Amino acid sequence: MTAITNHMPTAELQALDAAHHMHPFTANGDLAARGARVITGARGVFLTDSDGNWILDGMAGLWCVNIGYGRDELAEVAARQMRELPYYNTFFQTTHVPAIALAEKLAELAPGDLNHVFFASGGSEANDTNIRLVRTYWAEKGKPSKRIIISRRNAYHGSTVGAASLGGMAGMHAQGGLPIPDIHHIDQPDWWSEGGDLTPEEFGLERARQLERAIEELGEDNIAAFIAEPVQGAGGVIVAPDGYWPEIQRICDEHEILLIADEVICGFGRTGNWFGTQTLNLRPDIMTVAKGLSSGYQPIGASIVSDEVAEVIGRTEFNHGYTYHGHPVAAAVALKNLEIMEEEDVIGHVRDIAAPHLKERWEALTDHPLVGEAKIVGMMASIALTPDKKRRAAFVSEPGTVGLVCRERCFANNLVMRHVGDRMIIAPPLVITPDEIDILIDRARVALDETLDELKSRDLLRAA
Ligand code: PXG
Repeated sequence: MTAITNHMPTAELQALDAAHHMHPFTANGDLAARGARVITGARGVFLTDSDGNWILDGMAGLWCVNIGYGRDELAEVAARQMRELPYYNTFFQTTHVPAIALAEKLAELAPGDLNHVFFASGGSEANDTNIRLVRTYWAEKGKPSKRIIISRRNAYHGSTVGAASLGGMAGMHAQGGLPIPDIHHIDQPDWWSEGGDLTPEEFGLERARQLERAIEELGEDNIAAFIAEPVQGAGGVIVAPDGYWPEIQRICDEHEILLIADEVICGFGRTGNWFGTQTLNLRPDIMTVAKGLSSGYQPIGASIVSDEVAEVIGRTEFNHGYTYHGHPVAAAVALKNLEIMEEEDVIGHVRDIAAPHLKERWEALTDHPLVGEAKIVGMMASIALTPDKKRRAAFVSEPGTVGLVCRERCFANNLVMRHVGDRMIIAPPLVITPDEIDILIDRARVALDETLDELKSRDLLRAA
């Protein structure tokens, strides 16, 4: 067998990829006909591909490479840990230093009394843990009827059966018999597309109060928890109107339900604080973390739970756990990643330099004819594309058609900017410099201009 390397011609790599590799969230038949872009390396905020392009990665991989690509320190820690102890489990009354040290670090960083860490290999697994954790918690407290978890439409909580059931993605629920029982969804606080004639403030309160109505209808005795992303990421970087979160926190305080903050995207500096709940002033009982925990250098996630939740769960044997729980190499890399974030004051860089500059340049995009609203929290941002800003109109084409045109124009201009429907989103590495932000925005503007031209030529610049 000949080795498959970066030096092979792109077409050969694409053909092999199409022959054997099934891509996630992809119509693989279509992709096989077009060929996937082959990424060969990365440094800082730039990717290289097999055709020699340098692409600015406006998505930090998949919202995760917070400290940027090419950090040798992490490679060295991984190699050292692999030599010393590449694997051991923590099931049968054993433990190891990387798991101990990372749990201790997370307890220090997490707000309030979130002091206890249950590991996973990513966000989906951690959210599956959360489903069993909150139901077991209430059962242990003598309230086994409290099983329902309330979530939101268009939320993303992962792809396993449990996590995808928590999520509110219609396209995911349509496949494979989801959701599982006892998951209830309320509407999302997306004013741009669902706010109608309400002001953002009125709409935010209305959407928050749906939680209270759901609690009344379903019965507090039947509800275990409410789960939400502080800022919906995969749903399109949906930033709730100002009054929304205080009202949600009030409702959670007044009712006996647990609050799970899914910090898989918002955690580790993305919003300008260590956690999104700090930016939004929330007091969760459980946080889901993954992605930025290791800057994506190793697959690792966790549920971080309060003293009270840990004490109650600790009364019983919690029959749950993954082979790679607290994996020593992943934990060692995550710990080093967090140390780098502290030493280099990455959060200070976001708060004082990168986020203010990105905000100014991002919000100015609303002067472009295609851009309706621009939303940004820290280093995650979105723009809504529209044929008619005043009416907040949708395009006449199938949702996502225009977004896809724009994404293709971004790629052609060596920028990774994603589309969710007809919203464009970015979440670059947190270490991005102001000069690199300028490159990002300049490329986005060219892509928007080219999108406008293409919409005109294909007669797609029409409101529904
Ligand atoms: N919660 C949130 C908030 C996420 O964004 C998960 C849980 C699941 O994590 P894992 O590590 O199991 O993937 C995520 C993941 C997208 C996209 O299209 C976003 C995610 C995953 C895949 C695609 O934006 N987020």
